[in-house]
Amino acid sequence: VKRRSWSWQQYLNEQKAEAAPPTLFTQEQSFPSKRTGFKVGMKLEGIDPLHPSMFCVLTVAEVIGCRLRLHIDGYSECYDFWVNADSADIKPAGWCKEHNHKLHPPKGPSETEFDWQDHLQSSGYHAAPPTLFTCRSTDCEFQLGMKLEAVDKKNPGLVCVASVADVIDNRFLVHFDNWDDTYDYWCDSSSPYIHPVGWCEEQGRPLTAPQGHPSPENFVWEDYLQETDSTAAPSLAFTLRAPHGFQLNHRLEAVDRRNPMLIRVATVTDTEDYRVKIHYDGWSTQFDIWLDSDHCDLHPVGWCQRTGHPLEPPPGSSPLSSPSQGV
Ligand code: MLY
Repeated sequence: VKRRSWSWQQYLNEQKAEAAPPTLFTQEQSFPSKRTGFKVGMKLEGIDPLHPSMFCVLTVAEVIGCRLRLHIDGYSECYDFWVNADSADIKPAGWCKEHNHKLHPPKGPSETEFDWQDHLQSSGYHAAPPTLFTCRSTDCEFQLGMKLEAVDKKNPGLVCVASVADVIDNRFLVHFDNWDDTYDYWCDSSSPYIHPVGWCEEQGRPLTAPQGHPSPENFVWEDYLQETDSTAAPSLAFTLRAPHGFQLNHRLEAVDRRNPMLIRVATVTDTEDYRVKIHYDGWSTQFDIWLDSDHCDLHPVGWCQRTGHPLEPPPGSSPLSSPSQGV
């Protein structure tokens, strides 16, 4: 009863707070135009969040509103992950073959000769119809193998020698030279985390050389490009976006980092040009997290209701009928 009667409007009034204006959110964060058609049991291909360079065979394990829990076929449920149904990280069965990408087959005996027809037949499941995938197809000036300087998001103090390791539609995979793919991330040309070759020198900042470089202090781009027979991504390809417009105290809906099945009432409690600090209302500040402002787990007020997803109200916040809490 309490849950059903919790209301954003009343809460915002009580808190004398404002909802973050819907215009501050990206298209992916905003209200989807239609209900998702994904159903439990449908199979598809998609990016493994722990290995962003790998495409895996996936099954829809749960659907809540327009969010999907995806299971990686042949692996433990502990690797299941949540995505929005319109995520660019998922593709229909057969996409990899058609687009010359390696598909990481389910663990098991037939690992080497994975075949979608056989896999569907033996599992008794169906492939998700291609029409369910939001298609996007804009071009990208970043090409496979081009070099750049990129922030290591896991060690944000480091700007490192990096390469374009994959390109799909308008996004590309940033890979750090001679490191494993766990540092990789997908971004587009407007990302604040990428810079053209020579940027560090221009800024008077240290550039982290590729792992194992014989003389990391004396890294020279010109030599490296020659040694690796590669080219620099053209500086005009970098289209840095404007800083976000979120402000302190703006309210929004945010996926709970520790239990990504849940979406909570949240507040922006600090900002940088391209990041926001998210506080889960009613919870200790020890759970606050910094996220990119365009992170797909942030949504405008009303998103849950519009998409048919439960929203977790702040613990202990008043239901509709009770008197509002003291000031
Ligand atoms: N201390 C870390 C730093 C890793 C940095 C990797 N970047 C450059 C991709 C480590 O040695 O594991």
